[in-house]
Amino acid sequence: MSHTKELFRRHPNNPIITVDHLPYPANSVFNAGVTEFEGETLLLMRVEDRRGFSHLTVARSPDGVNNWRIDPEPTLMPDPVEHPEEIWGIEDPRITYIEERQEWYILYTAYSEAGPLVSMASTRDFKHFQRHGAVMPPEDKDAALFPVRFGGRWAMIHRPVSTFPSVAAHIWISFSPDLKHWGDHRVLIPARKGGWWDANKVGLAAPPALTDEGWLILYHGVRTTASGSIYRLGLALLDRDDPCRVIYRSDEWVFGPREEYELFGDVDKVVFPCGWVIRGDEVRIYYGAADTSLALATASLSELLDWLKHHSRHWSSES
Ligand code: BMA
Repeated sequence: MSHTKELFRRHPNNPIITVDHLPYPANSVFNAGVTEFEGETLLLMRVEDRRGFSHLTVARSPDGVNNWRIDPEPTLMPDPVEHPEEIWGIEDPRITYIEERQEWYILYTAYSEAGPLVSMASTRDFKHFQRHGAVMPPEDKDAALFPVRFGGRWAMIHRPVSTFPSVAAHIWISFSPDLKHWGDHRVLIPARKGGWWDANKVGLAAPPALTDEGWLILYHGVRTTASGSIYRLGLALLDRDDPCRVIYRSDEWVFGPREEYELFGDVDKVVFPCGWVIRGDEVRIYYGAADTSLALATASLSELLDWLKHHSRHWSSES
């Protein structure tokens, strides 16, 4: 049964940031990492230039809705000299604040000649960035770190793609003693099959968020149709102490393209968040709309968790 009430409410100012807001010419601004920095909402936005290559630019706002101040120049450019894997740009950052290190860690897609891969950078001020290089070989993307360790090990969610065409693209989890060497890889959230909205291809959207019930996961599912792909969002919940255990996974999508700015753009029918801000009961997702602009939608955390519990009938933690 479908829910009658929409759980996410779109902001009336949507799209909140478009290419016209940028202080320099570009093609599009979309898929942004999100964090809170010095009391403001900070977006690390993917900007695609007019060659087709992406870089990252910071936007800050006191209330997360209005008065965005955008860096006058690109904040983080690809560095193909030191990092040849960034030759065709850097995309889709996900930001995790790691309290233990007092630093923000950013996992992003580096577009290499061998395909997209996962790269890592860290920063304390969103002005200076330390690059840690490629952490997963191609093809792999849609990655984020957990902010804490599990049994002494760091954990990362990511989405490798098999070279076997018949194998679906699943969400995986991997562990590391030092944020450099990764192993103990396993499938976390498999793409479903057949007619499901999230059949064949899924990927993490925002970084995992700790709630009283466990780690809340927002992920995208891709439906392939005769007129192209549809990118929609679903929810899952992971055990607080053992993030390999998926407690719930929504049967239905929770948010999908509906408004004109989501339906039509460089890539039609895409909603693509790379981050969220959860403060008290309010959840704000900042999402790329149709690979063209940035939009905002809000929800209630307790309503999302409640909905997830009641819409996970086809999922059991034993499966
Ligand atoms: C995915 C990523 C995203 C993009 C989406 C829709 O594979 O490349 O950056 O928003 O496709 O085009």
